[in-house]
Amino acid sequence: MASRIQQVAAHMTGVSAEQWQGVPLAPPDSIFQLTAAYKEDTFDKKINLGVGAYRDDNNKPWVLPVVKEATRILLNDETLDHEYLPITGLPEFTTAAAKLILGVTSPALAEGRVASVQTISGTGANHLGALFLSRFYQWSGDKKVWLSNPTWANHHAILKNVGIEPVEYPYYDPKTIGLDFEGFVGALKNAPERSVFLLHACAHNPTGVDPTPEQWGTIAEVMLAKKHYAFLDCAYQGFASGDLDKDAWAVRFFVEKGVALLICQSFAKNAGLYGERVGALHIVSPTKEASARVKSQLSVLQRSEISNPPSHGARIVSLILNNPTLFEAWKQDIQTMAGRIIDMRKELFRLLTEEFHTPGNWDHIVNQIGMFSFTGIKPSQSKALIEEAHVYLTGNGRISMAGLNTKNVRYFAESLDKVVRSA
Ligand code: PLA
Repeated sequence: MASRIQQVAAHMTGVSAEQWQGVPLAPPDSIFQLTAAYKEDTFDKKINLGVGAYRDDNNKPWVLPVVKEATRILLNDETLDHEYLPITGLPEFTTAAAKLILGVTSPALAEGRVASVQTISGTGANHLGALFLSRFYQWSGDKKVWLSNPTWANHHAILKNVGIEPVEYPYYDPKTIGLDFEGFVGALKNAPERSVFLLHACAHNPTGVDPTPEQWGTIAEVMLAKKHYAFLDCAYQGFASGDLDKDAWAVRFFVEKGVALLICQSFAKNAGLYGERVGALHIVSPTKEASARVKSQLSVLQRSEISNPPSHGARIVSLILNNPTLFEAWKQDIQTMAGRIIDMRKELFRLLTEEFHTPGNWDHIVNQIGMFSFTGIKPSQSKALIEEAHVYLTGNGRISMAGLNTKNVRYFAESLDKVVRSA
């Protein structure tokens, strides 16, 4: 009765019948809320170490010189139009992107066993890969994908969105601030046959801890023995070592060993094209014929989701990958970025150990690789850094090394020293 009266009242006041009472208020995104809070902060020494976006030594976003050059070429190209791209993307882009990750001489490519589709950056590649597995993988039981503990938080959400349950395997050992290799291999051995494991191809986010080549060897062996599937996320090719080929080593090694796999590729970080959303999904199949079937289904899935991927960023990357002069220039730009990050690691390490004599062992600052460093500090200490020092970082103690520069690294080291001593 009461609800009838409410309905009538709502009708009379012109309020829509649907009140969305069942929609809970969601918390803001844990990473992007830091950027928003940082922007609002008026403190002059504030530092943003939240999102993994490269900044130059003046704390400015860096448009890669090679991207400027490619954009200039595009703007002067009278033949370009604004038509739809094919559903699976710009072919010159996907072909070159596959070579970049798999290697120019990859037998899988030569044998036509790779289905490549242009995606909405790395996130879109993860989504399309997960959606494809959700529909077509021959699951032995429930749909589950194993994620490293910890991992990029969005992996959990992306899998749940397509009806896959994320489960965790041990990866990081807080005691050593390094890899829990035994725990990791134990999980690979104990998981049911044909399990799907999501692995970070290089520069693990958030820990900056990667397996050594020898450890990758063991991981591949166990995966082959147990017929596991590798879901490889490669969002930082070039950022780990500064060398595109070196950072693709684990992917190429897995393909060579015959581990069944897919690769999610992003050009957000290594080309500085965050907003253009350029990425690709590559699924390696055992035969050319299977690959054609896989690609046909990826095309059907893509059609209903985004119809056609965006053209601008893919054209920029395609130019860079297919033009030898631009490609060499890009490699230089990547070295500039990776090199500056490595320098910041060294300087932070020096300040903590030689100047501030901060309690604890800080070797991991220089041993971890890529965009991020997992400092090993407690959530309460991360909170204190934000609230007292205006240094923004994720609650798990991850810092984006790219947010440090020669002007703010000392203030950061000093602030870190303070929170470490106070708790
Ligand atoms: N995979 C991993 C492991 C990532 O860290 C990120 C981005 C992506 C995929 C997706 O990137 P893309 O869609 O832009 O290509 N991680 C960032 C940003 C840099 C984010 O959270 O989206 C991070 O700060 O963790």
